[in-house]
Amino acid sequence: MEKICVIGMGYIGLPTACMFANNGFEVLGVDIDEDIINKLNSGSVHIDEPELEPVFNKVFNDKKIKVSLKPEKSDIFIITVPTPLNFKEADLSYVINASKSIAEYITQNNIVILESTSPPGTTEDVVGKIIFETSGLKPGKDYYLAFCPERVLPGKIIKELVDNDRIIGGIDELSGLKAKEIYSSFVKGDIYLTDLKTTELVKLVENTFRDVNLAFSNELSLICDDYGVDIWKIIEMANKHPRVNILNPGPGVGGHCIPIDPWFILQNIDRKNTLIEKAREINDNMPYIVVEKILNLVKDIENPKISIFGVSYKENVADTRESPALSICDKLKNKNINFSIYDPVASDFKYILSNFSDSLKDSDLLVLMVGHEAYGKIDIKEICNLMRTRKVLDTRNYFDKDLMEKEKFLYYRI
Ligand code: SAJ
Repeated sequence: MEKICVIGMGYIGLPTACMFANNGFEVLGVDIDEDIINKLNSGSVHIDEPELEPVFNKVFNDKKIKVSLKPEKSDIFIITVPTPLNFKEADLSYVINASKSIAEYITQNNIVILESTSPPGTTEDVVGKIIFETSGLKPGKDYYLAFCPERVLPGKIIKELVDNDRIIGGIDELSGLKAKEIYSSFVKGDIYLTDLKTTELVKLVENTFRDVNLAFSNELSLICDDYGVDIWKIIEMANKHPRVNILNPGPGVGGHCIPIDPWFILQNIDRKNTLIEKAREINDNMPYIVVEKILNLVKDIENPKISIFGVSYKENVADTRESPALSICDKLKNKNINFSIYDPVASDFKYILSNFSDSLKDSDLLVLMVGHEAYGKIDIKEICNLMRTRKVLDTRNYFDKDLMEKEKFLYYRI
């Protein structure tokens, strides 16, 4: 049985390791975080992702996966570590450290795969270079080197790891074929082979395409304010066109990918005034717009209290990384505006999370920031009884406008 060593037990690494362990490989999951290793060794997962824990428990109990702080000699090494943003540039320190941690174990004919979203050139010029400097082994000649990005949607990772098509770039054709063979053990989608740099750029392009489209929708919401028309009606009608698909405006663009990946495209080229950078500026400005709207809606109220519903970066996920709600809460705090948060899904947020009633009690404005299904059927009458002033700012078109206005709410939307 071939052995795979997966470096980085995060949102992508752990589910990916489980899929390989469940499909014929002996897997070693490696992470530098002792708490993660201890939690996994106790049989539970540290990631809030549906379907993950049962898959992990199965392969862990069947001893098809083990976890450790250190890599071991293996046939295949897969790097799935974070590539956070360091002010408009990729912080590749995790990729560098992961490459250094496996370099001493690489032997002839091993397969090394980078999955972490990275600027074009990283696989060869960072991972390949470190392995060569340590072992003298050349990629393509002595071992196989490939880049295989994922495109799974948080909240549906297990399903999408299997169903989605994948793009794989090899440093040479055989490296690509070797990587394709491995992923074919569980990927049911089509696997397309191309070169390294193309694949590295494709991953960034996918998310940048979405960021630019989100910026169009967010800017359109401001233009509709200028015209005094309803953005949601505009989008509904425009999307009736067979080839128009305008996304929904929101309070900003969060997550650990969409707001970050566009910068990876721009960092290694000398091109100014790009649409890509302008789109980032528009999306990053949305939290300021929301705060302006909030302040305007409570400007005539003494010591107003704001109820914020939802602080994850999007609906039905616990992840609060790069969430627009974080910058909105920071801005309200800086202006000494009292706010209370209700989010039954989010985990590890900077501010205290209250419950439904405490958040709404005596409040003057309900700001719907994220439309979690976990709210369940919200009783509008209960909201009426709890709030001091019946005002709602709905940044996701979540509530029923007519129902709100029937209950005498002053209802505003993005
Ligand atoms: N958002 C809106 N309006 C919309 C859709 C999204 O405001 O109509 C906001 C969300 O609230 C969120 C942000 O955009 O704050 C990003 O959410 P998302 O669902 O667009 O993207 P992610 O980050 O959850 O997942 C994306 C996906 N990429 C694409 O859809 C092109 C996923 O396939 C990737 O695998 C993932 O990034 C990643 O890890 O790269």
